[in-house]
Amino acid sequence: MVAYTSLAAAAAFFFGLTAAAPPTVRSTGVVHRIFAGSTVENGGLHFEPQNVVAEIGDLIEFHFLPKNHTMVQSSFDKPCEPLAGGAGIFAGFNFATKEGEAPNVFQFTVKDTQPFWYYCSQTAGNHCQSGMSGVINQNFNSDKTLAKYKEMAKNTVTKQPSADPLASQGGWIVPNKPFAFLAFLKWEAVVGWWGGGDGWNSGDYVGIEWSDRRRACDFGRNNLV
Ligand SMILES: [Cu+2]
Repeated sequence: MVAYTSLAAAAAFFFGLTAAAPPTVRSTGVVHRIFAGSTVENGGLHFEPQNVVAEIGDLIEFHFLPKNHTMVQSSFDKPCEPLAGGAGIFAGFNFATKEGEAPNVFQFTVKDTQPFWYYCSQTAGNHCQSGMSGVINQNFNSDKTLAKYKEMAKNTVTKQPSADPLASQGGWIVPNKPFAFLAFLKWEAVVGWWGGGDGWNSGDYVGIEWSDRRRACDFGRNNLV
């Protein structure tokens, strides 16, 4: 019986390991670019778009505009606090810029369709309390809305995900390719949201990635609050 018990324990151990292995997520090739900061919205304390619908395997890519913004995953119930358990995704304060976009971006892959709540943990100017937060895959049948998150955030104290302000987790810091932003500008022209759709002829559409066309389709949903 001792041998059987040992075997069972060994089996449980190995199956446990198997179950704990991260699932393989196949890339869809779709990129959702989210800008931390804004030239017009909420005095710059804004993620744009702040409400994104993404599928498993999509890439989320944060671009950082002036000031020293970051992105920290949280729960809905505790705005401006890192996700409990220490496994949340965060970008660190690696993207300060005085003008234009920071030279690097922060990327991570969407691994499930659970709502992903996040905030900017910059305390100089209380970014999170001022409304600098967002969500990926909000449940639109729930009353857990981004508007409610922002409302609750007003009465919180921002917490950092790490004692080291430069530490990041759960994603990659990679160079910000200028072409990516040019594609974004063209896409804005296509949907006529930013800069207007006029003044662009059909030749401007050539070369836009399929992912950007797909983003255009998602545009309506991505801007819900
Ligand atoms: Cu910020």
